[in-house]
Amino acid sequence: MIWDAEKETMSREALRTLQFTRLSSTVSNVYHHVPFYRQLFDSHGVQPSDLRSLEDLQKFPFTSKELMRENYPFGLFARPLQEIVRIHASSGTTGKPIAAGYTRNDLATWSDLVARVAVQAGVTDKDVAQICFSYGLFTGGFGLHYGLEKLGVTVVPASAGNTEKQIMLIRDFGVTTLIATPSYALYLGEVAADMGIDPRTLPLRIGMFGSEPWSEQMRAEIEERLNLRATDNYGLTEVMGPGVAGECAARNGLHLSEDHFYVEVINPETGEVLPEGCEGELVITTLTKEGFPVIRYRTKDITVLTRERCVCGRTTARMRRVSGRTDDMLIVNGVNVFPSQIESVLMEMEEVAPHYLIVIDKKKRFLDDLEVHVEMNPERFTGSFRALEAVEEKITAKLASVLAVRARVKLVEPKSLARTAGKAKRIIDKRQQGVRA
Ligand code: DLL
Repeated sequence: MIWDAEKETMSREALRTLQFTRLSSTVSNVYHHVPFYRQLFDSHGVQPSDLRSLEDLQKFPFTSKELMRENYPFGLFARPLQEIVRIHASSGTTGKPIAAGYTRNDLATWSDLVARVAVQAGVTDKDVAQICFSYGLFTGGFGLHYGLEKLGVTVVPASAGNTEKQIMLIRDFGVTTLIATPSYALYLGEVAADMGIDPRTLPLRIGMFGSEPWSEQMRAEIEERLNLRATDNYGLTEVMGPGVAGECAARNGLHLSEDHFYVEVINPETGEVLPEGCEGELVITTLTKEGFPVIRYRTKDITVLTRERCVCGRTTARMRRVSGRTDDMLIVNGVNVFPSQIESVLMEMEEVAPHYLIVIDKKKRFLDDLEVHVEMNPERFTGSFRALEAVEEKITAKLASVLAVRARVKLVEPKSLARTAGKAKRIIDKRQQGVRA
């Protein structure tokens, strides 16, 4: 089933025409209603009349989280507060968050796009969905809630935390769809097992997971443990929240709602727009938002775009699963390392559990020291010290070949690393004294 067949299967030509009309009006709207954009465009020597084709957007300047922070809280809203009916905020770990304002129409569009993503994932109005995202300033809870309700799903707004109760509800209410971060899904399986419940016997059939990067190996692990079909969905507060993109049954990239978002992929170093098929940073321009439109927002998320037709029949562009963020890239003794590379190696090892933490510190004479803490898989552990060492050596060797930099591996006790209901914290960079999501 396709939620909005007319929009999701448009010919590329019709879609581009629609995008251009909407883009022109968005660009003109922000120029005339948001003083910041007028100044930004003027200082780059561009005006709305310079936009004569979709490609002309490349002449316009980028925006970033930093610019949004400078305009905190409402400096980028294009409508008076009286017309804003909801405010969410991004989960900034440092400094001020980014406030996102929604008009009544924005909320209606948001629900519609979340319903689209849910239908893509295979959810129907016969499903019972438990939302384990927190309800509050974070967009995950409310965003998915209203979209799923719009689709006619029976929604269980469990919110985050209280995992034992979550499991009881899944069983008692016959929950078929789990809405969470992928790391919380794994944790849920672990707690169920502790309660003496085989998580494979829970009624779950579909997982809609997002809000943090995860790997194919992690997907396999979740499917095996929870006996459900795990799908990926993507979104961000600055652009809307969940509902920007999601996987269809083919699970070969996430369909982007291009009638509402114009997407580009750029070289993060030069800002140059890259051709389809090249890996780079995703840049998004909203085409229909009223309260908080954004022009050329640099997401810092790394992906690849394709507009090849999907077997599901949708014609919208697809983005490859986000492999990491440009600001998550670790530079360890001059070598670029992505946490996703480490995750992929760990997930392939049967001797360890899918819970890990990357710790970087400055050791001997200013050299960076990369340490990977990973939990032992209790089912695979014989208890012998020699066996433990052998596993550490095996992972160290594999990481060295994949990363081209040496990482020390430390096996830790099962369930000793912190679990969270929100985004998993997997990196501690002591060089900057910071913890990142
Ligand atoms: O995480 C919105 C969301 C809620 C998406 C629930 C999906 C489900 P923020 O808190 O603003 O918004 O964080 C946005 O999270 O720029 C990505 O770096 C990351 N992210 C979100 N979804 C995915 C995903 C919500 N499926 C930031 N894969 C984004 C990888 C993701 N990273």
